[in-house]
Amino acid sequence: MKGIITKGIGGFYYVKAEDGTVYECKARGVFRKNDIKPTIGDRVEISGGSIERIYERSSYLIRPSVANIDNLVIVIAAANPAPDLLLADKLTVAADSAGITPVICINKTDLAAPEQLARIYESAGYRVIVMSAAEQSGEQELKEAIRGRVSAFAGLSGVGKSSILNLLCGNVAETGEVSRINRGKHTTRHVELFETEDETYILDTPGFSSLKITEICDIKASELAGYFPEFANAGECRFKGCSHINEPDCAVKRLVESGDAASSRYESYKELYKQLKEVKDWEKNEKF
Ligand SMILES: Nc1nc2c(ncn2[C@@H]2O[C@H](COP(=O)(O)OP(=O)(O)OP(=O)(O)O)[C@@H](O)[C@H]2O)c(=O)[nH]1
Ligand SMILES: [Mg+2]
Ligand SMILES: [Zn+2]
Repeated sequence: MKGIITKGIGGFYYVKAEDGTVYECKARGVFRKNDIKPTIGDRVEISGGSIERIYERSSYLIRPSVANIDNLVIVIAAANPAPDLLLADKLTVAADSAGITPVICINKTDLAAPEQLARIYESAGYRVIVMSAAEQSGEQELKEAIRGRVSAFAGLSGVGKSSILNLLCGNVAETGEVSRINRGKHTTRHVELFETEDETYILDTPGFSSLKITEICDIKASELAGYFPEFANAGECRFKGCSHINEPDCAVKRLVESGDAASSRYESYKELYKQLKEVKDWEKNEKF
């Protein structure tokens, strides 16, 4: 029977099968030998309480470790906690480079106006959803964006990922006060795939903030600009292979100066470029 892994706890995998039942399964030893670890989101073949086969993955994200995700819903709070745009931009790059479509979800619009944030990501070419889980507004559009697909929620602790999940799936996840987050506590501690309606799956994740881009995606610094879709409108830089950092006569810098690309996005680009450069140099040194 075919199914999808929704949860993994203590060596057991929970597989929601075609017949609608959730089966507790063990993985066959053969996967361990081949260095394949069954992962949430994997489409599998099960038989007699054991996972017999893992189907080829359409996408794979390292952190959170999840397979076959179609959308990464990047949740940003309009306020409380304050938006962390570097994190959001890091996640758009990680998603895109893993073959996953980023969706920007601005939550807590009851606390602050979302227009400026929305403009940054709309002009970058992403789908933006503006909502308030507390006031139950805007979630219909989110529902439409994720219908029939597998989506993971990501974003800072306290932005409301679990609250949104509860709104869409009926109360399934624990939520927590933002105040406890300042003490480094996350309300959501494990990863689980929930089905909202037929074939629509949502995965809640614990909030994270301090991830380096190199921990969540494997791209070269020279490839980074390709993951900022708005830079494609910039035209030609004077130098071939321009890094868009210090070179003169750079089309990307002109685009940012003219206001056609958001300066916050360009700031993120520079920081992520630096992080990617650092690791590559370090790796180079290791080899000699
Ligand atoms: N004002 C307001 N508060 C919200 C909204 N959505 C969620 N909250 C509150 O924000 C707090 C944190 O929400 P959670 O859903 O637990 O946040 P989370 O992103 O799942 O956090 P972690 O699990 O720690 O990553 C809770 O007190 C929620 O009630 C909203 O739209 N407006
Ligand atoms: Mg949560
Ligand atoms: Zn340039």
